[in-house]
Amino acid sequence: MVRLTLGLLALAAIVCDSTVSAILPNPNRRIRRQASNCSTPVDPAIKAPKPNPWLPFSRNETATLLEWLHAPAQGLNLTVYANFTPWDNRVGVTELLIPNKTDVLNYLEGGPAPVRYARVELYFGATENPYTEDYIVGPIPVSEATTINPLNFIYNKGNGKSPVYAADYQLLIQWAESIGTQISDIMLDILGTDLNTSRIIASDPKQEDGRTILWAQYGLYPTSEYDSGSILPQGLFLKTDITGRKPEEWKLLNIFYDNILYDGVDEFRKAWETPGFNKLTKQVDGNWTHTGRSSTGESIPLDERAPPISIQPEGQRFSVDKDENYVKWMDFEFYTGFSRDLGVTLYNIKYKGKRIIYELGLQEAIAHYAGNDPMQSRTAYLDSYYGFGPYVFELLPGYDCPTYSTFLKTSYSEAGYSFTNKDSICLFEQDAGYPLQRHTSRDFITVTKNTVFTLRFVSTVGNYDYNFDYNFYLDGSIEVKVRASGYIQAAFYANNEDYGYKIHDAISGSMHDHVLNFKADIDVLGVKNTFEKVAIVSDTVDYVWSPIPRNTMRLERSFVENEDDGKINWPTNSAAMYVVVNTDEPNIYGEYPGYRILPGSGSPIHLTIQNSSNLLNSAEFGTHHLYVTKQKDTEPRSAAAANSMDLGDPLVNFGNFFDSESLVQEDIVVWFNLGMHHVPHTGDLPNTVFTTGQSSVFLSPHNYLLGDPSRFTSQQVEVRFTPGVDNSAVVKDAPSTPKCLVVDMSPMFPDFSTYQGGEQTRKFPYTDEVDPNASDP
Ligand SMILES: *[C@@H]1O[C@H](CO)[C@@H](O)[C@H](O)[C@H]1NC(C)=O
Ligand SMILES: *[C@@H]1O[C@H](CO)[C@@H](O)[C@H](O)[C@H]1NC(C)=O
Ligand SMILES: *[C@@H]1O[C@H](CO)[C@@H](O)[C@H](O)[C@H]1NC(C)=O
Ligand SMILES: *[C@@H]1O[C@H](CO)[C@@H](O)[C@H](O)[C@H]1NC(C)=O
Ligand SMILES: *[C@@H]1O[C@H](CO)[C@@H](O)[C@H](O)[C@H]1NC(C)=O
Ligand SMILES: *[C@@H]1O[C@H](CO)[C@@H](O)[C@H](O)[C@H]1NC(C)=O
Ligand SMILES: *[C@@H]1O[C@H](CO)[C@@H](O)[C@H](O)[C@H]1NC(C)=O
Ligand SMILES: *[C@@H]1O[C@H](CO)[C@@H](O)[C@H](O)[C@H]1NC(C)=O
Ligand SMILES: [Cu+2]
Repeated sequence: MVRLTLGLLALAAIVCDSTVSAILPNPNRRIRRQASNCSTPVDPAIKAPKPNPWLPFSRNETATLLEWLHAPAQGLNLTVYANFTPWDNRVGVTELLIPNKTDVLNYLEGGPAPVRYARVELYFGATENPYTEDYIVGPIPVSEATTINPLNFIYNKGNGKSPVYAADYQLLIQWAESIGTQISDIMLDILGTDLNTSRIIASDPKQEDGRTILWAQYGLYPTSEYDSGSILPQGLFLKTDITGRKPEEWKLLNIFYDNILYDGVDEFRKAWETPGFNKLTKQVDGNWTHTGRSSTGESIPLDERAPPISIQPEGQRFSVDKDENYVKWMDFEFYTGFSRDLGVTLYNIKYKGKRIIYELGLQEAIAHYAGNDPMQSRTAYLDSYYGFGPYVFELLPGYDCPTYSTFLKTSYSEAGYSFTNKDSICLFEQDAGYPLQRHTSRDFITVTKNTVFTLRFVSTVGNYDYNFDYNFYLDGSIEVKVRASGYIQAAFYANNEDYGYKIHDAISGSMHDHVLNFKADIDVLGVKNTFEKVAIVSDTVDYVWSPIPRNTMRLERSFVENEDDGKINWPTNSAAMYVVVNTDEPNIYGEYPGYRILPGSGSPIHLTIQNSSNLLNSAEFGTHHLYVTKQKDTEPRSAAAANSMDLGDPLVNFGNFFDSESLVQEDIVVWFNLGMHHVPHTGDLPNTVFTTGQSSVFLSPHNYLLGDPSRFTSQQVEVRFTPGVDNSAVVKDAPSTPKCLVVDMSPMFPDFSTYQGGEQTRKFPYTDEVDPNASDP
């Protein structure tokens, strides 16, 4: 409190009209100060033009759905999660099934609201071959009319069933640890640890010749409170056959150490007892794995002074309908939805009153590793399997987002629990740090401020932190940006020289590709659009006015007419522009209005590995930089979470979206990839930093309007001057000075005592503290 007061005094120098009003953004948890007759600006209120058809289930919708599913009348034989064993049936994800675009468009144009359905994932464990299956349940809220049926239409496999090979995971880990007890003397010798200080790190099991094969590796338990497990692998690996559900039938097949594959414990022991057995460098934890401030005493010059911060001098300039997840900033407006698999998705993005994008959001994220060792080589995460939604945790104001941001909660339901993470999405405006426009002439200068509106959330999927930004610009552009931080997954160093740098005594920074697939269902002046390629080509041309042919360049316009040509890479030397245009609505100059898609920061990539031995038929969206397909209600997403369980026969094989359909003036969807080739170096320890760990794409108006829309902003200045003459300058146009400067003083000293990360409450049966009738927070 004392520090806060000092902060206010120290910053009181920022004064306008002798009046300072200092407000702190969240009155619930921070002190509010007000001076003189400056009043606190009220956040502009807004009501969504229509109820949000993508709104996640309310507490009541979830609670009543779970009650209905567990009722004996449904005959599903479900066990309540609290009493659940892997041999029971239970509920997994329960969430809104995203309504068909056909139905939503009808609704947006005045028709009835789409019927709400649930996607319900059920786990069937009471069998030798456990599996999950998706069901469609509705209408929601449940009523007499509600029915349950297999959910098939969004899965081009034909059904929503996936095998579960790791149903007995806990048993599996116990069993694998029992192997360690047979070799604990060897472990102590070559690793310097036994199972008191080392653990089994198991990869996801894979099918090989009809057997379920699981590779595991030893790794150190972190010796500090830091979450550094993923950078402490050890050099000893186990290959096991875990087919079936009887642990007594599971087998250790091989032990792998220093690039030698041993046939089980006895052969390994014999080799170890042989003189000359090569012992590799041991893994040791230390301060190098700690993410806190380094304790060596080293400092950076002038770094103790508070860094610059941004303020919002006249209050919020955007509005949010928190009941309907509807946002309006300047000429943009959109709705948001939220899912367990993918986190936040933006819907019906309108610009100047017209829809430009029906749906914009993440589809799947690959992290594909490589290495000489079986763990790195066999690792290829499809992160929606773990889900982005559950890990969208509370953000730290002043660090993750400006303190004056509007924070929204996220919630989802899985396995009978509801999870609510408060303040886990932030919405804010910020100066881009460079002007949007400028020009100096002989006697005047104009410069325009570049204010950017951002929707941000972070999902920490295991060791990795993905920061997602949707940035809106005054010129009508939207940038989709991903940044990656957190702990890398390191390899044990031995024999991995071709797959990464040696970045510490016993680890290699295992190389990997990040490929994050997004859907952009762009609608330019209606749903019927065409994908245009405007190539920039070198050519030799004869001109009537030139006696000799001239070596020059020109444009080559063409359309991607068919899905057969719908797999596209960014051209070498950026020698083409890709634009979603509407050829039925040429502008007054005869050009087609459109939205262009182009790489932003970083360098968006596709997977390096072709026909991945890990991902099989589940990475068809990762083979190119972008794709164009015809929109279909049966193809809402390029992947499915459960693909990860059956990579050869996934629920959604994106490759099958390409069936030669026409893309000329059809409703088309662009699927693009962000990502990076990540070859960690010493600077990735302890964590990868966002500076280079980022990638973005812009969606930008292209012949869409007849001029640059940012000319309408009042936040620009024009100064007329006489060159060389002092005191001659006249400000022709400039925003008026704020009457009251409302300064957010808290950025220096945010109060983090209320930080919770996330919380869960049981929905079925209800726990005492949950009132299912309570309004959603
Ligand atoms: C504050 O109120 C006084 C008296 O009503 C008025 O003269 C003054 O202009 C006001 N100041 C501001 C910044 O509105
Ligand atoms: C219901 O599930 C239990 C396990 O929770 C199982 O033992 C039982 O056989 C199942 N009943 C039926 C009728 O399938
Ligand atoms: C843990 O340490 C104790 C004492 O050194 C040892 O007796 C025991 O075998 C170890 N346990 C395992 C599982 O390695
Ligand atoms: C590691 O950090 C701790 C405090 O975090 C410090 O006490 C210790 O001296 C450090 N050790 C080394 C080897 O730097
Ligand atoms: C992909 O790899 C699999 C297994 O290695 C092989 O059977 C298949 O023919 C390959 N497909 C292509 C298109 O290369
Ligand atoms: C959505 O559209 C598909 C394809 O036309 C159809 O099979 C499905 O029943 C529709 N879903 C709903 C909830 O109407
Ligand atoms: C859900 O809401 C309805 C109507 O508001 C109410 O009648 C019902 O009791 C609620 N359901 C539960 C499980 O509380
Ligand atoms: C919810 O509301 C309904 C209808 O008002 C009421 O019957 C029920 O008891 C309420 N449930 C709880 C847990 O308060
Ligand atoms: Cu990485």
